[in-house]
Amino acid sequence: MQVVKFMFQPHGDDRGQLIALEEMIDIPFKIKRVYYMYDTKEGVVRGYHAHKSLEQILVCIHGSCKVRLDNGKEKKVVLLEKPYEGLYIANNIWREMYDFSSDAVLLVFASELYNEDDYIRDYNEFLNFIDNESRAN
Ligand code: T46
Repeated sequence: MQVVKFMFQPHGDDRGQLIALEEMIDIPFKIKRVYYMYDTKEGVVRGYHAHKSLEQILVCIHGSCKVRLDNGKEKKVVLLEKPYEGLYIANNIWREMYDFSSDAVLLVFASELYNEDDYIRDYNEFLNFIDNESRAN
């Protein structure tokens, strides 16, 4: 499984850094939703699901966290700790976010509005889903 990370261009000057993200340019889809998580308690693992069609870019704009990606065959762990780094997560990838530092702010750009029907929250259901998808293609 290939981990896709985007390095965003900081516009730095004497005052500090600024990053601007535009849809279809820096973010490879039209941004329909932005959300972020913060104040995540120690030891918490979030996620435990995949999406049928949603694509996302995760940016840990403050602090750090890890993301476990699983395509049903292979697992990869990605450390997010740079505000100029974005992790792309395609559809059909199981994700778990953990090891949040107490100051972590995880910002997410999503290609779709919130839709609970797009979630697969059961791991065996996820494996069946991707199996069926690969047979259909
Ligand atoms: C994902 C990972 C990276 C909403 O009402 N609207 C929203 O847009 C979102 C994302 C969540 N919610 C509600 C639904 C739940 O009651 O906020 C609550 C927490 O959501 P959830 O348990 O799904 O959060 P995570 O951290 O497990 O997963 C989230 C996203 O839901 C998911 O799409 O890929 O972050």
